Amino acid sequence: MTATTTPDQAFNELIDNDARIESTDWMPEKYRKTLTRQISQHAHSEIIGMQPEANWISRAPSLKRKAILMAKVQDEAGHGLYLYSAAESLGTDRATLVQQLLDGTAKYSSIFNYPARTWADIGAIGWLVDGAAIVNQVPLCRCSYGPYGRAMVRVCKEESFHQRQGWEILHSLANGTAAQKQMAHEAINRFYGPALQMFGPPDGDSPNSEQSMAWKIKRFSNDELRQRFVDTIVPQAEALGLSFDDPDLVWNEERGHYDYGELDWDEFMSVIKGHGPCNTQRMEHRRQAHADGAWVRDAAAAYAERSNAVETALISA
Ligand code: FAQ
Repeated sequence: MTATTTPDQAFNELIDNDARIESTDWMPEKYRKTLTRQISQHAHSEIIGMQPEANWISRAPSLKRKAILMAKVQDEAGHGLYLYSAAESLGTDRATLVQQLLDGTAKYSSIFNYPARTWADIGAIGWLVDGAAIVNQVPLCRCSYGPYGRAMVRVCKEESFHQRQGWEILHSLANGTAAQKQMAHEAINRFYGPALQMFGPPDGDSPNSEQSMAWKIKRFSNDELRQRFVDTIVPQAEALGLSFDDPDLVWNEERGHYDYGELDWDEFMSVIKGHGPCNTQRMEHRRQAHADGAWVRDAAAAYAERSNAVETALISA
């Protein structure tokens, strides 16, 4: 950067050189807004995403399974908190971001509006939902915005453990009784379409992708990542001895990828507009949990105020 470099040029130079933008750097308002939207929606997804699995903690089939599931759900809470911190570094405070979720003006991932009906669904969530999250988030470790990219490194390591615990649940079921294997088969097929939709709408209907890729927030398009995910899960399903009921899911020699059937994009749009099977339940639960936690936030604020007052008194003494 020379004395005559404008902030705009300096920003573009950092992007072109694959360097990081930090919270103190100048950035275009639209870059800030795009990141605040994506990171806060990602944080909301982690927080709402605790609900389908938390619902099974008390019904986990053994103490060991219960302990593992509790740890996983706690990890998701932790991811939400890192991500709110990363979003706050862009200038909007957490209370405002959380309010946008509670008001219904901010989105969260469509996948969490589907119920976890059986224990096998917990396996399917771990294997497919966390698996899709990994495929989406590994490239985000190289996101041009430093605080988001760095948060993603730890998040991805933990998601990797989550994915394996889901796989292991399904492996046990798939090698159990015929009824258990059937339960696993139904679970992975319930989550197959919604998991593929986690990557967002098809590229032609993705208004944010082009600019986000130019800014190196996103490194691959929605369809590219979806394809990568499909190519990963088919051999994994085979290794489990399970299969997907999609008749169009076949290896395409010419493309070097699996083809797959058209997803139900009307259903996707309906879910992200609030009309999925569990949207109302998820939001009611979150609003209640937020109200129940008010005393904790008040106590933490009072404690921080008192600690600051004591510190100020000590400094001036
Ligand atoms: N659900 O133009 P695009 C997890 C919205 S975390 C709902 O393609 P973009 C861990 C999108 O916001 C899962 N809305 O948007 C876990 C936009 O609306 P807006 C969350 C969706 O941002 C596991 C509009 O559609 N992960 O699973 C969805 O370039 C188990 C147009 O779309 C992340 O958030 C959707 N699936 O690409 C936790 C990863 N897709 O905002 C608990 C970070 C799109 O303009 C248990 N986010 N929309 O009104 C991303 O990578 C991107 O934001 C995409 C969407 C790829 C999700």
